[in-house]
Amino acid sequence: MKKRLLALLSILLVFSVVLAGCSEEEAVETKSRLDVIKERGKLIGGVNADIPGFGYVASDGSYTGMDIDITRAVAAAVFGDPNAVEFRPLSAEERFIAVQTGEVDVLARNTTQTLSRDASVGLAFAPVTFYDGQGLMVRKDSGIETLEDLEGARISVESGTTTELNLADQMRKLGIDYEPVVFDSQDAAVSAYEQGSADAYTTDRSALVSRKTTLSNPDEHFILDEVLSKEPLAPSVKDGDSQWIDIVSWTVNALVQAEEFEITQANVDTFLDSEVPEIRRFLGVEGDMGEQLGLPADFVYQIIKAVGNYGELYDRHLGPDTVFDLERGQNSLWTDGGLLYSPPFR
Ligand SMILES: N[C@@H](CCC(=O)N[C@@H](CS)C(=O)NCC(=O)O)C(=O)O
Repeated sequence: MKKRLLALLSILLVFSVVLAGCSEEEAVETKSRLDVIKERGKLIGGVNADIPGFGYVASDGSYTGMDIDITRAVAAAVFGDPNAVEFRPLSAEERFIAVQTGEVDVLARNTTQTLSRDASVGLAFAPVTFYDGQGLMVRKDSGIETLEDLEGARISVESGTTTELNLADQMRKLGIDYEPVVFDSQDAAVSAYEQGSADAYTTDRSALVSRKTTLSNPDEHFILDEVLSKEPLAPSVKDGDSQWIDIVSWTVNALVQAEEFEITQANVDTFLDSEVPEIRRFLGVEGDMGEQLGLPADFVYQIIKAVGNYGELYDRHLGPDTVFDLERGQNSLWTDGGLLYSPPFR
């Protein structure tokens, strides 16, 4: 009898050790990205440091641009503090590894959403924050005006980008022979073009507009009218944590929805006693939108208070008062003929 009891006890012991082992592993595996970020006390954002208007680091180390403010908006949603963020400058080649390994929590770095990045690279994309397309810059005195004029031309392009792939596709489609000159950094690609070892430089049109302003004689260059591709630029996170991609996605939606409601950084407080049910829910005055995401009830209020709505972000970094003076075009609200549209906060 005693023996039997002992045997039973030891089986139970083994079983409980196995169970404990399992649940410990599970606990590590199931630690959400939100918990990791909260414990760390700040968000880590992968960004570009070289594209003024989108992601740029000044000589004093401060970061500015659309992608920077989008990252700050995520920090505001989580911590109520847009400065609770550390930026990691990443090259085109480095960016995906940084997301996969968890070195960065979010990537907001002029990155195009594509099927393979979604399915094979292991990213999950938030809604598009900038609808872009690939373009080409040439010297005005080159006589090049269309893609056909690029027959035999040397075109500088950056590796690890959709740019490299689209260029090859489009030129093959049109039967144009060209010589790709491939670099692993934008600075190298641009300076090869500027110094004349390439006849054209190709990348997203937004980046062309931005980099053109940094050339020694911007007026000597122009951007061809032709657009080679669709480049929907969107923030992304590591796939597999649905709460975290929801948080980043609804942060982007909040920026757009705030513009749809005409709620701005300056007037957001006046909306706190709005009687409109959608606005009360949106700002967390009533309902449980924040709680459903694991965020404070007022996360949307914090986002708008910190960075403003999408239109304000756009104006601040790319609008008429900036050197870029970039038309909003497709990046207007759907109500103004653009593609930006927020699903309902309900
Ligand atoms: N949107 C394209 C291109 C993104 C990209 O990385 N572009 C280059 C050229 S503008 C860049 O940002 N280079 C900066 C760097 O590597 O430091 C993509 O996602 O592949």
